[in-house]
Amino acid sequence: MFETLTEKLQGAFDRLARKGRLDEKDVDEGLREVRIALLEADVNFRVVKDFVAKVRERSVGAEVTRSLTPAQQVITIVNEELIALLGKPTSVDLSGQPPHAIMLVGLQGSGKTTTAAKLALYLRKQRQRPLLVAADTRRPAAVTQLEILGKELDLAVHSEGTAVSPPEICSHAMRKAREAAYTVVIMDTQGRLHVDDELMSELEQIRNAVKPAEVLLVADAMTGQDAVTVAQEFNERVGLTGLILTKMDGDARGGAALSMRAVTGVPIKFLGVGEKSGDLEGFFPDRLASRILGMGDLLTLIERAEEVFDQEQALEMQEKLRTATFTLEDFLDQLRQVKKMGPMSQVLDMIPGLSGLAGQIPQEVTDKQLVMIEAMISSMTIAERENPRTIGGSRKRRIARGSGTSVQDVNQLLSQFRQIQKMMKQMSKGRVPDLLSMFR
Ligand SMILES: Nc1nc2c(ncn2[C@@H]2O[C@H](COP(=O)(O)OP(=O)(O)OP(=O)(O)O)[C@@H](O)[C@H]2O)c(=O)[nH]1
Ligand SMILES: [Mg+2]
Repeated sequence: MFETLTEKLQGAFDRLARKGRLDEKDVDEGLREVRIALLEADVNFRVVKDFVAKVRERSVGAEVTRSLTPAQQVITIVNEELIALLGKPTSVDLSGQPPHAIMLVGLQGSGKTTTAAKLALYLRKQRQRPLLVAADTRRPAAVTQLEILGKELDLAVHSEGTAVSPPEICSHAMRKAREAAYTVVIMDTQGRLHVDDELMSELEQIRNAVKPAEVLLVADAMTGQDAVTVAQEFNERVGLTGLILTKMDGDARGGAALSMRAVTGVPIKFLGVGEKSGDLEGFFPDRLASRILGMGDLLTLIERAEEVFDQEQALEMQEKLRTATFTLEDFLDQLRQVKKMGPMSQVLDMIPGLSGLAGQIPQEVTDKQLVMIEAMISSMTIAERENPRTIGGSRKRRIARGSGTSVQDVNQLLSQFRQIQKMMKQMSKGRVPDLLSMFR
């Protein structure tokens, strides 16, 4: 799902991430990619325009805080705005007097019947007593489909064949629910290929007859631009209280979800993620946003980095770099901070581009390396840590003995350190290279 969008945004920010500092031009360049990616994912152009404008306004001139690189900061803002655009997580409203009527509406083949059964199961787990209603009388097979699902899943189904009108069937179902203490009544209505007047008036009649707590539009996540128009039309005629996006397990483009929510203001309530009856998920905007961005858990990492590294330390380090007095002692300090962020494989896993690597490097290896490096530096005298050049053959042997490592290990550490020192000196004109840069 959202593959194109993910890749595009990743590409845009990869480029930004390689730069040390962001100016207005950089922000604009990155946002141009964001705009193209969103448009290509079939997000409505007005939605894209507003979104990009908001991110731009917040990005340009935003204070560069703590250990975040400007690119990371833009990503954070894009993510936050995406979450805001997707809306707060909400479930169905069951606050009124039961039985609660829930109408499922939508175009043909969008997944209404399947979703009706999924939703009934979902609500039964929350100790509700659901009653399914076969209110799609256009095809006899539609009634049978629901009846079969009901039998398979041990769910009660109210059906009256195809001769009775859907509004009447639904009214009867509500009466039955009151009598038999069902708490939710889920109505599976007919779908058509396109929105038409006949369909809409039938849905209006059902709505007037049962006064539903929820009218949920079931929409196929694979639909592109049309999704917005469809959602708007259903909303104007029947009045929607929520959206359910189905087929999110496919390689759907993200446009439908974003656009329908943004244009109608109707909240997304559930996601259908498969054909099986258990494949219904509550909607969490943060999860969806980070999935759209493809940032893995980068944001979690950023948060942790923010906790661990503070501004003061960063400035102190900057000064050391400027004066080229970054020592093994400082290196040890930084290593310890990285360790505070979690096991190495987890840290790697959270960095986009390196998450593949994390699987290849066994956790023990990387964590063991950290332990070894720590042991070696701890076996050095303060003078040695400050001036590694003085470490000759006999000192190397002593350090290896003291830390339970080999002279080879010590050599490797010293040459790694020289490389880091060199890299840092080169970068010392810009911001402090945070430790994350070592893994990029
Ligand atoms: N992969 C996947 N398939 C789904 C999902 N939801 C529904 N489907 C499939 O989509 C097809 C149509 O689903 P239905 O529930 O019959 O759709 P409908 O809206 O009731 O269709 P009509 O009654 O003809 O209007 C079926 O093959 C379902 O198995 C989903 O979340 N993921
Ligand atoms: Mg159906």
